[in-house]
Amino acid sequence: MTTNRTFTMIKPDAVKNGHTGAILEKITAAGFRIVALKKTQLSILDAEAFYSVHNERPFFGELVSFMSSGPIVAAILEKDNAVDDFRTLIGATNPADAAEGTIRKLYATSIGENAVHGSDSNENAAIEGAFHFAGRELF
Ligand code: 3AN
Repeated sequence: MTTNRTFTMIKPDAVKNGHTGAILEKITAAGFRIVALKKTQLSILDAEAFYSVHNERPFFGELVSFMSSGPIVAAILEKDNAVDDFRTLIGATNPADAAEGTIRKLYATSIGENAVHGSDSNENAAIEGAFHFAGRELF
């Protein structure tokens, strides 16, 4: 099944460093429509649940601690080919490897604190969007 939606979070590093507006501008300039948007903060339990797929990875504790350390901005985005096009827009997981002009190249500081999340599949986009938003919050 294909879908034209993806899910993103502007992570605590980028929110704290004042990049929320610039990142949202890049997202909309790239042709994504904002379906849902909120500023919120994950609890440790929320972050453990959201990233449970990574719970065997050595960086899991660090990831959960960082993602619950401050406010984030969560959004559901709509565009043709949303998942793949958004992964291209944000760039490689490690900002040192991210292409010029990508969000992570511009705003991320390290592989752990990498400014933005982008869903890696249509299935995860649906799961992650539903984790953060009720149906009545989608427009
Ligand atoms: P992506 O976010 O590009 O899909 P994943 O799914 O491999 O990357 O990793 C999920 C998140 O885990 C990353 N966004 C990053 O914040 C964190 N992460 C990945 N690899 C590392 C690492 N080696 N050290 C610390 N954090 C990492």
